[in-house]
Order: sequence, then structure tokens, then C-alpha cells
Amino acid sequence: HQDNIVEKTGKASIKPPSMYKVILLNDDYTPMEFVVDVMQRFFHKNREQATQIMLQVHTKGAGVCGVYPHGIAETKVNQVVEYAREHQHPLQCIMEEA
Ligand code: NFA
Repeated sequence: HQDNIVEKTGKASIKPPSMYKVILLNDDYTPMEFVVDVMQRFFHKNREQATQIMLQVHTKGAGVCGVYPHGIAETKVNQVVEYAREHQHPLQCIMEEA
């Protein structure tokens, strides 16, 4: 498969991959501190950035944690959902094309 080739001939033949937003959803039960930890652990945010995004999710209902190619976004979603499940928190994470 060579989905990333725009046309076989010519100079600008490579197109970038489609990008996907990884979005965290608010709920009434997951502790704020756990969400901040998730942001730092899986999205490489510092404590200030992590807190800002957590508050955005808490007040607006959703927030973008990062934008990645499909496979990486999928991995992030799975890591967050699995980590939340292990800690028995209902935190949900989804991806959508950017
Ligand atoms: N709303 C949650 C609370 O008040 C905190 C939270 C923030 C949950 C962001 C999920 C995502 N404990």
C-alpha cells in the first residue's frame, strides 16, 4: 500500500497523513488530579498545560489533548481508556479527524 503517494510522477509526490484530534470527555466522577496525571503521562504535558486542559474539559465538556496520525491517536485513546479502567474511573477519550 502506498496511500501516501499523491501521484507517482512529479516532484511533490508525498502527502502528509490525515491527522486526528484526541479528545478527553468530562464526567462527574473522575478526580481532577487523575486527569492531570493522564495528561502528563500520555500526552507529555507539563503540570500547567495539563491543568489548563483538564479545566477546559471540566468546564466545556471536552478538550483536545493532542493531534496525531491515525495509529498514534488510536494508541493514545486505548492507553487512556485502559489506564482509567484500571483505576476504576469512567474517564472517556475519543478521536476525530482534525
Ligand atoms: N468533572 C470532574 C470532577 O469534577 C473532573 C474531570 C475533568 C473529569 C476532566 C473528566 C475530565 N471531578
